[in-house]
Amino acid sequence: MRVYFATGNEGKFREAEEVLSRYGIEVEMVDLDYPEIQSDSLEEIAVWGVRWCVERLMEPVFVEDSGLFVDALNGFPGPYSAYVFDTIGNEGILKLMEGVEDRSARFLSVVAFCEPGGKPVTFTGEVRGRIAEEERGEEGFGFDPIFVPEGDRRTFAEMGVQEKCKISHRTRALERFAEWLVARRGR
Ligand code: ITT
Repeated sequence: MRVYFATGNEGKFREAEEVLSRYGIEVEMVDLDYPEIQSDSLEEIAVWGVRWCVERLMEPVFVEDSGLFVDALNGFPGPYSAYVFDTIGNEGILKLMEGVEDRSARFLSVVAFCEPGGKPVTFTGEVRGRIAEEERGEEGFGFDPIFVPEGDRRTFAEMGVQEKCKISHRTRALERFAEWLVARRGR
């Protein structure tokens, strides 16, 4: 079974390959540079994006939209994570968190899949954790150097992709997606 993953982020793609290969699903990266609407809902952004992609590609395709939600910042940057990362980056988030005691945060991931002529279906995943006091680690991408998942002391960037993929928000969403695909194939 083969599906396309529309993304411009190679880090995301590596993680998707890692998870989906366990289910015998082959994934191909396609960088369609699809437009991302502004919305408070990751799900709405992903559904809109996958509709745009499937119309152009005419193949089964999924997109994944994710965000970092910091409790003390009332969920910021959330759906605006990509923009915030590109503008103020990890340093900017650490600055906003200076002197803040409650460092709890979570990553959310929404996978939206669609086939030509079909309706989009979505799958979500979450991982809770905290914002580190400083950037640590070289692996991964994005906010990985400042995010410490629950039950660990290391940031995601201090783990390899395989270890991150045991617990990440993206893995959880992708596993639900893969289980759905596999069950459907069996019917
Ligand atoms: P797409 O082409 O797939 O849209 P993107 O990097 O723009 O790739 P998003 O729109 O989903 O991804 O933006 C999410 C932002 O949050 C982006 O800056 C990512 O670097 C960051 N992010 C998402 N998942 C992450 C993870 O697992 N670890 C660290 N940062 C993450």
